[in-house]
Amino acid sequence: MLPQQALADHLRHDYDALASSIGTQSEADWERKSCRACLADGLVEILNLGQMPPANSLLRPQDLSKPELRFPLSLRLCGQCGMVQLGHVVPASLLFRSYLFFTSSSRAMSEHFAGLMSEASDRYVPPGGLVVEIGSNDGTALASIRRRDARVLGVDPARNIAVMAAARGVPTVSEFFTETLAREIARVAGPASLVVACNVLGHIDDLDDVCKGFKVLLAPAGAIVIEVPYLGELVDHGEYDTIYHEHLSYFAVHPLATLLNRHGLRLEKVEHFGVHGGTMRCTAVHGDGVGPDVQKWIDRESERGLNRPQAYLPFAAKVARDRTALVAQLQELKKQGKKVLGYGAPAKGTVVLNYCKIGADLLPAVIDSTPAKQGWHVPGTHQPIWPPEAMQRERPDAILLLAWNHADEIKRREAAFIASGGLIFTPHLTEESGK
Ligand code: DWN
Repeated sequence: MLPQQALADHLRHDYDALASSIGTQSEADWERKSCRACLADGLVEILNLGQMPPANSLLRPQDLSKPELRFPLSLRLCGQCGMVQLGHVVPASLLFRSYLFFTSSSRAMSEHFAGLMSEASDRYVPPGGLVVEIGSNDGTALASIRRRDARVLGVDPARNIAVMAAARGVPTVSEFFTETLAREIARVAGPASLVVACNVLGHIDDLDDVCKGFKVLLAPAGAIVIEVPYLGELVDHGEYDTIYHEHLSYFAVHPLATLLNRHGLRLEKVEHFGVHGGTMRCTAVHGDGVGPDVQKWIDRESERGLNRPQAYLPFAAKVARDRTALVAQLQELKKQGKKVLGYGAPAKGTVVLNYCKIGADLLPAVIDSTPAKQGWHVPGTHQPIWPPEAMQRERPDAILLLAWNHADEIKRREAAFIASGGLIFTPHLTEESGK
């Protein structure tokens, strides 16, 4: 496996150059006023997390004294189709050209995506068929397709990670997926029997261009499998830390169906999975409308009123309660003389620490198993990121589980810490909203 750190360092200079040019722009330059799914105007703000640094723009020690980019983090609702989305668009080239999230960093997620690929390729990919994954990252999911009679192609703009995918034998185009690229893939490699897009559709500003790409790339009897976090659970569990600039859209079923139908794609099936705080796996095919089971999701969303601002008032209130409770918890532990470390340096962690203004006085460092993140610092609050071995050196009394969606895997890894009486808590401390 190629050394993650060296490649990320090498490409960092592009980030700095881009950041200095973007830094001269104003908030008005980044604001989007029309809905990404139905194009209607009149988005309404339902939560404001303030000025936030890009969640994965980790800092090297030499960057700590430099000014940092921050962008408005305003969550808005389309009253027309119910799509929840960010009000401001940070340039994708700043966020995704050099990337520090690796699918392989989680065994559980690697297994989750292997299951998706196995089931979907058996169902939709004939001998010699082509599987294209959008946002293929380090090739973990595509590499799990063991069939020798299926062709695979990854598409991912992160040059530092695309090199790793190629090194493990997954051919990868290091570009953003667009209609133009889709036409080129179809011309050169033929139509795709299966197109997979996991945790990527929400990252894309021009959803019309991507859906046009799906339409021209997909074989007549093929399928598109899209996985995205489910808005209903983000709201139910107050998962405000999954809101950051990489995630432009927060999908419910109805707005996704609206978008797909506008491009001649039928939303045939929706399945729920518990990963990443609650995820929906959507299967689309050429056609129109939605499958019968999908309509039940839409009816439930309509009963909840997810397309009305008042449905988000309990969510916003829980977010404020969680912030107050988390800071109080950390202050109490400090008063008791307890040592607390963060665990995981996920994008979510950047949001929690910056929104709650948790500095090194309350949380001196965070632990993360990703080699490319170790030695770097959390954006905005600057905690150093240490390898898991630091647990033995530092011997914390408690850990704040910033990567709470990996709790099982992390608790297994840190069984000795738990057995010795170590405390584990998450940023979401207050009761479930609306229950
Ligand atoms: O949508 C996205 C999701 C799917 O992944 C991307 N925009 C970015 C990324 O979000 P994230 O950074 O919040 O993802 P994770 O998977 O929650 O990040 C977990 C972090 O925790 C990683 O940096 C790895 C680390 N980790 C660890 O230190 N020990 C993870 C496990 C399982 C562990 O045992």
